[in-house]
Amino acid sequence: MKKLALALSAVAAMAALPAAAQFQKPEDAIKYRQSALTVMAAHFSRIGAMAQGRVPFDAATAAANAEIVATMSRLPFVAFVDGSQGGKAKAEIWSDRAGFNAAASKMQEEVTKLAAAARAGNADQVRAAFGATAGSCKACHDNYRSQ
Ligand code: ASC
Repeated sequence: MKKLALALSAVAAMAALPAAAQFQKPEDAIKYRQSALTVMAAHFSRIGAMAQGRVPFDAATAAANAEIVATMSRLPFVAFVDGSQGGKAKAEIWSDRAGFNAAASKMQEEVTKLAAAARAGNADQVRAAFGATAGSCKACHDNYRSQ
C-alpha cells in the first residue's frame, strides 16, 4: 500500500511538471499521449465488456480497471504541448484550447464517477457511468481527433 501510494504520488508529481521539461522532442509527446490513451482504452473496454453484458459483471474486476482508467485519464493532456501537433490530434486542440480542456475535464469527471460506481460494486451504476464516460470520449474525439 505504501509502495502504491509512493508510485501514485510520483505519477501526480510528473503530471504536474511543465510539459516542455518532460519531452525532448515533439514525437516523444505524441508517443506519450497516444500510449496513455491506448492503455486507458484497453482498461475502459474491459469495463465495457461487462457493462454491455458480453462478460459477467465482476465488481473487483470493474473496480481494478476503473482505478487504472482514472489514473491514466490524468496523463495524456500535458503532452498536447505547443509544437507537438501531429498524430491524430486536430489543429483545433491548439486553436480552441479552452474547448479541448473542457472536454478533457468532462471526461475526467465522468471517469471519477465510473470509478466510484465500480468501487461501490453497483452494476447498474457502472453501466450508466460507462455510457456517460464513453459519451465524453466520443464528444472529444468528434471535435479534436482526426480519423
Ligand atoms: C472506448 C474507446 C474509446 C471510447 C469511445 C467511446 O472503448 O477506445 O475511444 O470507448 O469509442 O465512443
